[in-house]
Amino acid sequence: MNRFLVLPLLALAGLTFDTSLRAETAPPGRKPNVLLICVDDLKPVLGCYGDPLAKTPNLDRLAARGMRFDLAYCNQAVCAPSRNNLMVGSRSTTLGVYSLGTHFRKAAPDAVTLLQYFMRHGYRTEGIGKIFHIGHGNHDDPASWSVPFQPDKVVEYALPENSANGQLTREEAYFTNQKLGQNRELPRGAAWEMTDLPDNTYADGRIAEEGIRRLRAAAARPEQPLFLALGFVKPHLPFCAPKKYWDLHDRKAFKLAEQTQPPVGAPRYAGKTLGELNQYTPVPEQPPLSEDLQRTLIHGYYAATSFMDAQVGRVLDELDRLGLSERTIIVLWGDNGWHFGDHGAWTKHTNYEQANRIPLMIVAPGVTKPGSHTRQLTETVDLYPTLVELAGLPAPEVPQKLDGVSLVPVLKNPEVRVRDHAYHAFPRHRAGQPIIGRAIRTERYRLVEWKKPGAPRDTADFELYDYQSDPLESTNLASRLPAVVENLSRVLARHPEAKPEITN
Ligand SMILES: [Ca+2]
Repeated sequence: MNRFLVLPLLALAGLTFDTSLRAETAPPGRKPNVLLICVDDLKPVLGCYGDPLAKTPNLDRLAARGMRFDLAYCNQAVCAPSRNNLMVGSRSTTLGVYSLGTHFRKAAPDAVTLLQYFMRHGYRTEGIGKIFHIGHGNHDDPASWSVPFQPDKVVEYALPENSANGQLTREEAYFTNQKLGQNRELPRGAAWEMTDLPDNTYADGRIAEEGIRRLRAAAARPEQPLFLALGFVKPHLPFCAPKKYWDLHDRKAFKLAEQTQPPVGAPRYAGKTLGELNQYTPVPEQPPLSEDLQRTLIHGYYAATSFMDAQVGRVLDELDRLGLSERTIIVLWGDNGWHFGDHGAWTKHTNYEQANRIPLMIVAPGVTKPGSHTRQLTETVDLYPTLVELAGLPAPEVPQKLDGVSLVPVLKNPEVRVRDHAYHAFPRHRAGQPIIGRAIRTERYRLVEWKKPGAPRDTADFELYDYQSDPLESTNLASRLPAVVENLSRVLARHPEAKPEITN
């Protein structure tokens, strides 16, 4: 599909492309604020995405104000790279950064981040919580902020008996272990915590409170537009949340995964089991997990999601109270999905559907229709050009390659298409050698090509899934449907080869 399909529609409406954009996205003299809400490890188990078990009234009302993207995907299903994809606007395979510990400026020293681009055009950029990945040897990007970034903790416990010595490194340990092919003994904390303590006991409560303070300050400074990035840290592990959010859910109602084995015919290295999760107690080092434990983990994820949802709600209420909603673009974005035991996998770090599908909602006053939704396939990297266009800023000329396309035509009309697939990738090791799985997701299929970057195609392993006939990815169809593999490979071939991993 071609974005210029939008032109006839606009012509019918008696508008030209340019004037409609100018009129709708950039009111003269006053730039809109941007509130970017990033949520760690949030998959679309939300009421507004049709999940009857979710208790997410605040994200549901946010969806009711704008557009929900039903086929949105991260570019790599793990925190640090996914956040690079968002802020640099480049895919991991463009940067050559796939790990938690490598800063994106190692690959693109002069990159102009989304935040920097807005700063250049008069915005004040502020950030709280978790935006860039800090930790595992990685650090913030001070050049992106007008005032110093205010981080908060992803892993924290209110009750001392739940903590372990030395937090951190659980995800990094997963990567290290995968490379070394071994399990390292690590300090563990509890996988969840349920307390009767107030919301601000935990990071997301404090992040909301600080966000509210920043919005109030911005309301008193109307001459300068604000780009506020709020990074909520739940439902990332551990699932620590006040008891009232656990009590919203009936643990008996949660269904355990139906498809608990890796896809038939998939390469063994493509899957995973308990990595990251097994660094927390009482999760065993190896599968299986008891039904009771699985149910508690799913309950914990939903409870932590409800807790985060309530904190987002506090911020949205304040935005309304201050009268800022009418001139604020709001984006809700999850950095990666999550496996609930499907394929025997937990957490993320794969190229499968559950790890890569993310929630994405955009509210753009005067552009998006309330309560709209679209099946436009979308990637994280699309947000950079989309936000730039929505704010009426000039098309970016920046040193890094921007891999995304603007979704503004889709925001105006959910039937318009600006791309026909989404692209993502994940690194693995095969026989001790680093390989990259590059994947494309169309409405019907996902093709994954696993090989060493730059190696000939005949060295690749392929995975093919048909979501029409096999939504749970039970069988790798690559050997059965060579013509489909061939067609989708041609789509994949339009993308550059993956850059090999840059190391620190
Ligand atoms: Ca994450």
